Amino acid sequence: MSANAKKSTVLTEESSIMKSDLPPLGTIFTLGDTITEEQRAFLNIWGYLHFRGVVKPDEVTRVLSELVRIEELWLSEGRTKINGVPIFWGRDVDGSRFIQRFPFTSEFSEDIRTLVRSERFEPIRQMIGDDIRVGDAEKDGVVINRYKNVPGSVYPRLGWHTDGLRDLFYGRMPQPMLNVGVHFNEVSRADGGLRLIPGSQNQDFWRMAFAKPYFVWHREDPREICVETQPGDVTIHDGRLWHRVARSQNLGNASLRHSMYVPYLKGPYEPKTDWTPTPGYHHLGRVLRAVRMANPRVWPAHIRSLRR
Ligand SMILES: O=C(O)CCC(=O)C(=O)O
Ligand SMILES: [Fe+2]
Repeated sequence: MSANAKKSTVLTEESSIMKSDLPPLGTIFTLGDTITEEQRAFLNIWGYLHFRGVVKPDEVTRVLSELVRIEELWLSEGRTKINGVPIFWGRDVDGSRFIQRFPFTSEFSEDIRTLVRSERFEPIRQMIGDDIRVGDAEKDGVVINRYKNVPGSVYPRLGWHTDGLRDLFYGRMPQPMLNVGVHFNEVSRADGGLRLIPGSQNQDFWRMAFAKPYFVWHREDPREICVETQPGDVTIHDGRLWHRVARSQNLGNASLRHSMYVPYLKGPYEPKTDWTPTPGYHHLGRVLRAVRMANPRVWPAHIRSLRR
């Protein structure tokens, strides 16, 4: 069977398991050596899966400390982009610069590179297709998001979107894909975090493109569910699924949330380098972040006084 046939099977196959036989929405599964039929059916119907504790506590600690090291490195080098993809720089409570989105992390950390290649992810990679590779230097690489709710944050939340539509910026129709996320913090509803509309992957292109205004729409949806995580949890979601990241109701360090997204890819190898032009949607994002940072209301009081 070709890799293509296999992928579309996962995403569209009529399962013998009926919706009514599935465990309830919000179920948190355990990742074993294979994806069970029940898990496949859940993913087909609801467009996502949530696994508890796939990444171990010492690995969680390791990745977070690697992030601090990478941040110091990029700060000392004055980096604004990696392979054409902007680093999101925000301001912490004390006014110091801090990174809120790290692209291509596995190119800068052996620990991260090893983790995303771990055997335990093999059942997930299998589901995506045969001969799956980690896109260390493709798309935005292994991305780590760092959300924080402070006045100078450029990334306290993320508006409604599907991930698949980014393909349009690469001049092609959205391709079937599964997004694999690792969660590093304990996040309950009040801590903000991932919200998704179960089943919204089953829509035509029109609804995928226009059901909500991309990235600028943050309003709660009556159909949305909240993905509450423990450090080390893994989620998989369909590239056509509508989702957002809600703002934490806490402030400062209590609002910190990290998520990592791993591009498990097949098809033509499309590596990026420092000479690769910035994708269109990142230009758009940069404008939005600049507007946010230029708005004096987002600056902490003592910084506002320095800017006057
Ligand atoms: O932080 C998350 O869990 C989601 C991030 C996301 O949706 C994205 O970067 O496209
Ligand atoms: Fe997303």
